[in-house]
Parts: sequence; C-alpha cells; structure tokens
Amino acid sequence: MLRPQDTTTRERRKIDGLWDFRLDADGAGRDQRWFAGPLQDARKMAVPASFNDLMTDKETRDFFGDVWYQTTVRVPRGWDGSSIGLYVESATHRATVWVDEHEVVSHEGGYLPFAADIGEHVRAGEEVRLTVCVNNTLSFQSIPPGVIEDTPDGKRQIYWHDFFNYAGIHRPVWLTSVPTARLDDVTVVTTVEDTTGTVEYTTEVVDAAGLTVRAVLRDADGQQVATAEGPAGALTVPDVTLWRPGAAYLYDLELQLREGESTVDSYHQRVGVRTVAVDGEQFLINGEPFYFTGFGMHEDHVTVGKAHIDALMLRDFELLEWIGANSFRTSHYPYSEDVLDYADERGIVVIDETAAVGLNMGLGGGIFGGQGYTTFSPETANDVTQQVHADHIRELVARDKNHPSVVLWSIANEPESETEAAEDYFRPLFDVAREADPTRPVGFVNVMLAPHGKCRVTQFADVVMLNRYYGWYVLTGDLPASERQFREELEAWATEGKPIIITEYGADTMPGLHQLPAEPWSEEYQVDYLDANHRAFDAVPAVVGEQVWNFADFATTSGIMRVGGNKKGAFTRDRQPKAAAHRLRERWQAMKED
Ligand code: BDP
Repeated sequence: MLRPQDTTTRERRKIDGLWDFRLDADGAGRDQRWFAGPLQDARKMAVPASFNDLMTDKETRDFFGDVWYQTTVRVPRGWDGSSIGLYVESATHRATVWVDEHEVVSHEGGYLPFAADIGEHVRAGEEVRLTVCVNNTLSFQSIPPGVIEDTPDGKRQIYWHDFFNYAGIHRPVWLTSVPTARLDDVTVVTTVEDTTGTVEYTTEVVDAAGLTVRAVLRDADGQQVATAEGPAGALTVPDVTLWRPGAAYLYDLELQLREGESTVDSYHQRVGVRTVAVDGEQFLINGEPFYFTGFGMHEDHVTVGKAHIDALMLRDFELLEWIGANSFRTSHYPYSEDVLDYADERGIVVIDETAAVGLNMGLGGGIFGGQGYTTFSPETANDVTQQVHADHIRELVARDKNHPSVVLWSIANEPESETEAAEDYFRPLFDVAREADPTRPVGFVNVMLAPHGKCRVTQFADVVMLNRYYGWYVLTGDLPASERQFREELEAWATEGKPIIITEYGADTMPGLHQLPAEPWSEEYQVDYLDANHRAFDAVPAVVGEQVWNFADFATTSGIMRVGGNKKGAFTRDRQPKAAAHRLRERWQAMKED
C-alpha cells in the first residue's frame, strides 16, 4: 500500500472538516443501516480529532462502542478512467466504511492506515456519501487490550495503559486517484561503503503486464545522480551525502512505471542513506556509536486529543531542538505518518513502537484498577491476540520501513515478561518483526517487575530497553539509594553484552510547585531526580540512551495517582518548560558539543 501523493500521474483530495456524527450507545446503527441514508439526529464533529474532549458532557468523553461519522464529497471530475480509492490514516480502534450503501472496507487497529478501492461505487464529478463506523472498545483480543465489566451501574471499559483512550478519526482522510496500471509498493534499503552509498529498491505493481519500472534518484537539489531499470535494482551514489542524526539529507527516488517511453505511473519515495547496526554494547548509526537523548512522547493535546495537527507537531519538534534531544520513542502506538516524515527531515531518530501496551495484569493496581486477571490465558490475551499483534507488527513495518529516522522497532511496552507464557507469546513475534524487516534491530520495553535474571523475553531482543522509576515509584524521595540501586541493576543488565536504552525514567511534577529542600512533586525534585538517574547511566558504558518519561504532561484515566493527568512531562501539556527542561537542555546540549 502506498501513501497518497500528488504526482504527474496521481492525485489526492483531503476530505477533512466538519462531518456529521452520532454516538450509538445501543449499537443499533448497523442493524438499522445508518449508512443507507443521511445520519439522523447528528451533530457536527471535527475530522481529524478525538471526539472525547470537544463536547462538554461526560457521556461523550467516556463513550465506548460504535460512533458514526458521515460526510458527502464530490469526486473530482477529472478522475474519469482512473482507479479511485479512499485512504484513512487512522480510525481508533477499528472502523468499517460505506460508500453510499456499499460496505468497502473494515480495519482493526487504531493507529495505522487502511485503504479501499471504491471505483465501482463512484463516478467522477458526482457526489457520494461516506459513512464510517468507528469502534473504540478494547478487549483481550485488541491491541492495546482492555475489558468491559458489568457493574450495577452498567458497563465499564477498563484498560491497563496509562493514557486516556482517545478515539475517533485522528488523522486525515483522502480520496485518491491512481492509474489502473500502477506501482503498489516500494521498499528501500540503503548501504554504505567508504564514500559510496547504495540504494536497493524493490517494487510491487498492479495490472502492469508488459510494463517496465524505471528508478531515478535525485539529490536534494533535484539533480539526477543515478538511474536503474527493473522492478528491483540497486542505485549507486558516489560521494554520497549520508542521513545523519541532527544533519538530515534526503534524496528523492522516483519510481516510474513505463510503457515504452511514456510514464504510466510515477511515485516519489524520499530516501535517507544511512546504516543501522548493533555491535556488542554499541548502537551504531552509519558505523558510529549513537547515544539516544530525548523522550517517550504522546500524541496528546488539549481539546483535540490524539488528532494530528501540523502546528502542534511543529511546536514539539522546535522544543526537541531547543532542548538538544536527538530522538524519541513513539510511545505507545504508531504516530502520524507526517510525524515520521518530519523526523526524517529534521534528523530526529525514532524508536517506532506498536500499540501493544498494557499486556500486563500484574502492573498498576492502584493506578488503573481492574485487577484479578491473568495476562496470558485462553480467556485473556491468547492465540487470537497474538495474531492481531503479529498483523499489527507487519502493518507497522509496511508503513514505516522506508523512514531513515526509524532505527529500532519496539514490539511492546512493559508487557508481562517474567513468565513462561510471556516467553511463548513473544518468541514468534520477534520472528515476525525480523521477517518483516531484516535490516533494523528489534526490541521491546521491559518493566521494573521483570528485572535482570527474571525477564524471559529480553533474550530475543537486540537491544535492552528499560523503564525504571527509582526515586519515584520505588525509593520515593530517596535519591542516594535510587542512584545506587539503579546503577547495580544496570551493571547486571550490562552482563548481557547488549546496548541498554533507558526508555523511561521520570517523576510527576506539578508545574509551579517549589520546595527547598526538594520533595517529590516539586520542580526541584524532578531536577534532582534526573541528576541522580544520569549519574547512574554515566557509570555504565553499556547505557547508550536516555529517554525521559515524558516529553509533556498528558491525559489519563481518573486515578488517585494522577492529578489532571500524568505530570511527568519536562514540558507542561501546553508545551512550556518546567525547571527540568532547562536541566535536560544543559546536559544534552553539552553532549551534542562533545
Ligand atoms: C510506565 C508506562 C507509562 C506510564 C508510566 C508512568 O510505560 O505509559 O505513563 O509508567 O507511570 O509504566 O508514568
């Protein structure tokens, strides 16, 4: 599946805006065929946006079940004779789409795109009605998981991840026009030898009997640097300019599907020439040891929830630059494709994570509630869950494989990993990831409950990724003991001979709360906490990265450990710095200069 583009042979039309919207508390819409005509009793809803925070009532905010979106759109009159499609960048957590009354596609998974050929139901120049039924219910067979419990007051949705279950159409929706004979996919792998780069490409095509593929590589000034013929091939780039962290450089690879001398289809793939490898305790980018600085982030903003908005993305990247961060993790789900594009452009390194968060019933009693389940069992996370998880990994790799910024896959965050059941669940998933992408390291994020010696899943990973809260959830307020115990744990992990990235460490902090001497929740404590953690990292050479939890404060479910959400941000939810942000800036800017 290729992302929509405007090229000499392709067109796209964004159909965002105000759509009709209706909650379907009784789940009656499918039986009553709400897609068969204009949506009754509808109110307006913005696309893209999470629907939760736009209204003022609790029913909408906490709604789970089916919600219906509808709009009418005129298919551009020039699209006659082409193949017309629909591309939805994300609908959380699953969706079914109808064009007028024809069902055209269903998709499972809330953070990855899906597409449908709608040509047989539309005509160029005419209007059609698009209806999308989005469902945000979480179950043991969804990624992320959740459960619905019956209570005397009705049904309640429970889940085990620490961010609000925002839902809706979160990213743009496109109508697309592509040639019937066309390119359908491209995969790019780059290698470097001295000063020469090689761009290997493979393509997939549709209805292309008798047609040929031509690949043209241009540099950032638009100058042609290499060409190749054939559905797969290699382009050689002498004196290559590498894509480097902090110094991005992108080539443009144009794939042309040709009939003799005429171009039937043209698709542009941006290419950053870089290599990624793990060598002993080192994480290498372009053969050089790389040290990750930055954050676990969230797509989370006031009012719009998890919607992708260019302006908000820009602000976040400006703050990453200001603070001296060179990387982030897409905790805890795949982010908007625009975010990855922009990371490619800005030279920011990305750990790309699936939405497999909360596969751990041993965690968080006081935070999330809903305990009393076994994580892996025939009734809970089971073979079906594993298949859904595997599909999710494949779809993530398919979407993001060509981004130079993506250097490492994280296939889960803090799952149960100390049991035999966890080992059995995860072993095949690592194989799935490696088969989908043999070029990048694969890991998962380990939770504090499964320390070195107990974790049975890290054996499959290329990199050790650790979330640790010494000085916050354990040894609260005791930083000397935290520093010592954290260092001891890191020394134990270092015996694995793999690079260690600290993917989370952090302390909740109320902006504006000051205390001398420092106490937990104050801005001063967050600074001291970071300093103590950093001393532990600096003492262990196998530590090759630190990503603070979190970039910014974010929304969560209600809980006695959350005050208006999770307050571990270095920045507030409206993206202003706490004292800790200034401290991180000192450290990371100095590291950059070294
Ligand atoms: C970790 C989770 C993260 C939470 C964080 C916290 O990976 O999603 O938000 O702890 O408690 O367990 O702040």
